[in-house]
Amino acid sequence: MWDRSHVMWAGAVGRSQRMWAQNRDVIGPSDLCSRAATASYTSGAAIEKSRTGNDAYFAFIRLIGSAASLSLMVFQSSVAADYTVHTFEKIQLTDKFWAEGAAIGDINRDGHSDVIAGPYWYESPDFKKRHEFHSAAQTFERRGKDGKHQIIPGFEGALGRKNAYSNNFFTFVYDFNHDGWPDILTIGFPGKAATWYENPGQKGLKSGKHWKAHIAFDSVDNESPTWVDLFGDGRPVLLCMSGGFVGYASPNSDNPTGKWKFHAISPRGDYQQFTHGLGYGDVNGDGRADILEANGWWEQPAVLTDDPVWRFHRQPFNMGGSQKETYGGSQMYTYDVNGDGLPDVIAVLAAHNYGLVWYEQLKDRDANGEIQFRQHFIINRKPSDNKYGVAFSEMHAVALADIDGDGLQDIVDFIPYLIDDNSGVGTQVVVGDVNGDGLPDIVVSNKKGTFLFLHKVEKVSKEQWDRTQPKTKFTVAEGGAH
Ligand SMILES: [Ca+2]
Ligand SMILES: [Ca+2]
Ligand SMILES: [Ca+2]
Ligand SMILES: [Ca+2]
Repeated sequence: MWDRSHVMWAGAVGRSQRMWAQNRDVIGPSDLCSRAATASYTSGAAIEKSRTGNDAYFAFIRLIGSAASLSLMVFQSSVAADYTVHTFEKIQLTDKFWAEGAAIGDINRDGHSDVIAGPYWYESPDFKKRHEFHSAAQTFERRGKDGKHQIIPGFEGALGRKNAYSNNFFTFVYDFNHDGWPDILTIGFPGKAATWYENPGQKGLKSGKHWKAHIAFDSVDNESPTWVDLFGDGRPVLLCMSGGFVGYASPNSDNPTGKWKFHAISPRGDYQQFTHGLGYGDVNGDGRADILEANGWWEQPAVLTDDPVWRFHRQPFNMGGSQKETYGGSQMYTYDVNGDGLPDVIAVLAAHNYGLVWYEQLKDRDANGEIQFRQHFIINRKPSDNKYGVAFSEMHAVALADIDGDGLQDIVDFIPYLIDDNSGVGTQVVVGDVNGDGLPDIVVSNKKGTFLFLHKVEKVSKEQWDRTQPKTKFTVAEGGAH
């Protein structure tokens, strides 16, 4: 894997303030996600916008040591006299809506990474051949141009009149039964089950039969659950919320097809299926990963026997203010953004609003010995809040990866690079080397289909590089405008 020195984020841009006013009128704190998204997509105007691609950008932000460059579709880095241009070749694997997330893994073990989204895995290296590993029976009806009804495969998304949700919000690859063949974990709509599909191995893959499904866990709450090696012991767990608790579900290695056990790390709280904001990272630098949520962080204790409650440290990683605005964002991370040796926190303030921020961990603790943070905006509400004139909303998926492999430098500027303006993301952005050239590629799946972005690097002349130099559009005070 790469150093995690870049934040990838995604969201909607170009949606009118009027639409937002409508959304905000109907949303309530307990069902923010479903209502907000429904409201924003049931308008003809919103659909039209999504068709023209104006509301489905995704991009990444580069952390760098000196002023660099911004351009559309490409980014550049300059090290001494070496001018390099990075681009992403967009490969649309399908225009049908099957899933809000995708994954990378070598399903047939031929040495080439394949892409998995919804009920299909797409075979590397050309991804033209796709294999259905569980039922792809879902369809919706629409009226064609000739007025006749048409049956369209998949869930109703960009090809339909209204946007629905899929039943597959996240996908992860892992060999759950330890037979050497990578299996596929899918997480459904928030609050629904996590299911893993057993890779049938060489013969079974040839047969084309559906894979055996194992329900791992019945109720995965929170909108950014993740499959992660939380304890650094090579035995990943599903970080999520469930039944009103923050915690994780772990497979039983002696009985891999059995149900997973949920380990609560919090007391029962106001956590439910649509709770936003979840992540992990070692906040206090004791070598143990802590759990991040919208209202603070949970400190992992030294001993986990009998599932103790982890110590909670209150810290609003959210917009603050009214009840409507405290609901949190999407994936959350720790990373030493400013290179001072203290882990900082990167988060989206509100998944259906604005604000990509980093929280600088301060050297001085407060009177109670608690870690203190200072909030810095990377991207805020208005284009003028960012010196490159970029504003995003709906950052419902954020990933952290070293895209250009330069490692992190010790002082930070944030440069947004647009990867694509007509694909967007769902709830998961996945970075990994799909074609084995050492460069991190990107996969996403959403209402517009499933997309692979193959990363290319080209050496260019200084003149070529200069042509796409960034235009600084605004002067922004430290910390960004509010
Ligand atoms: Ca393969
Ligand atoms: Ca397996
Ligand atoms: Ca820790
Ligand atoms: Ca730091």
